[in-house]
Amino acid sequence: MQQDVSRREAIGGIAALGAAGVASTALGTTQPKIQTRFPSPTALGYDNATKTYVLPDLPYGYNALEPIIDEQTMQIHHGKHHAGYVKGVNNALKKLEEIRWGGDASLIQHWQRQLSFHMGGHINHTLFWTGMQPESKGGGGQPDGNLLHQITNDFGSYAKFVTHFTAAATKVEGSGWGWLVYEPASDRLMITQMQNQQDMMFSSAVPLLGVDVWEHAYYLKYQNRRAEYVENFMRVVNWSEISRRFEIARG
Ligand code: MN3
Repeated sequence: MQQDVSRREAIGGIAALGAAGVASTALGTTQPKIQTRFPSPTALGYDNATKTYVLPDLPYGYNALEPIIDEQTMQIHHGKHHAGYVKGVNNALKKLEEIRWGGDASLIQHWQRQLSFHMGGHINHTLFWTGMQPESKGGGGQPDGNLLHQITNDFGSYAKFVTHFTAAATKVEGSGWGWLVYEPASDRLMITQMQNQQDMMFSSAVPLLGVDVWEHAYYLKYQNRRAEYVENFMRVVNWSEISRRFEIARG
């Protein structure tokens, strides 16, 4: 499964480069800047022909993150919860299209809320799965290079970042996420608490690393011990992927 996803990502990357090349020629500019969007349309399972999303495969098996995250939790979380958000996105988009073609405009707010919630869920989970890596494949440890430098600059040290990030995630009120985000306007990293799939985030924030603290993400194994789950989550962070996102985000 991992190979298949990598191959599809690679194809998406080539297509993106091709598009960038054409644009730069038309504008008469020099060497195009190489960028890969994240999550890419391919990673999100976006089909431009039907303008709908399909649930992307995980980049590893359901049991790959054991013992940090158990197989049953992964199965339900990906196969039921994430699948539900994908379905919700497609449904909201369909309803909004129907409204544009003469449907009941008084339902706009309802379906925009649904779109916000489900699209948030879809993007968050896509970033979540790919932001983790089994310990045996290099998950955990610490970031290095530019990302470590920026973390040290913005939070004081990597240890201080971990303290802040894990506390923020653990103390999310109700269901939500802890995020490390890049804020481009002031060129710095920040930590946010997201409620549900979208609330308490701010417009310019580029999500880099997120931990899902909805009970469905940990309750089977950790019950009410959210802090222990978040602490263990740090052992499967895919720092090379988070660094890649950081480099793309800051351009
Ligand atoms: Mn979830």
